[in-house]
Amino acid sequence: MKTKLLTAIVVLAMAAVASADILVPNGDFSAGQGTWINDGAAVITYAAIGGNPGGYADMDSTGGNWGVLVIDATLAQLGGVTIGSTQSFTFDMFGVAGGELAGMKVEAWDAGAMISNFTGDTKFNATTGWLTYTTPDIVVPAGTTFFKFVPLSVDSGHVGFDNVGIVSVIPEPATMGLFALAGGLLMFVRRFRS
Ligand SMILES: [Ca+2]
Repeated sequence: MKTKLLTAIVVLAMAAVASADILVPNGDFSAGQGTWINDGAAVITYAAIGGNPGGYADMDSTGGNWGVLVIDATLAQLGGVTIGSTQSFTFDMFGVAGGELAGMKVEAWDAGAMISNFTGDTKFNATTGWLTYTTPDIVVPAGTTFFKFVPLSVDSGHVGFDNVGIVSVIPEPATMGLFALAGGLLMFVRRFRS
């Protein structure tokens, strides 16, 4: 009984850590192209259905053309992301054939100057069904006022993108305390059982 209660507390604390994704403006392509810019040589169309769900961007790089989509999102548009906080970036992708190497790059900017592109292009082999991908964690650099989100395709593939945004990976301090408490309880339960 006691173990069940502790487990319930741990699960509750874990759930509090997971935060909802915050999409870039029209990151779900519900408005079609919106303010997305085709900055490469691929053929990019905006389907109204077949996304994850609803609309999505279809990037056809067949023939070897680089596919590059770009949109800007201010810190406010991303739910008030703060300088120095840890974030990761997320997007959904599928491959028409499967196996296409495609992904996303994110850049931190202030006015006309790029501050960082972090680890550069983050690429995955697409699957024939929609999957959610997450790029490595980054710390928001000083001076950042907006991010450029750049879904891209590099290998003559044909992929779809949907739900482009961020995932906050560092919980609020209050949640952090709860998480530490949960971790402590979990260790206690394990020790108690062994
Ligand atoms: Ca969508």
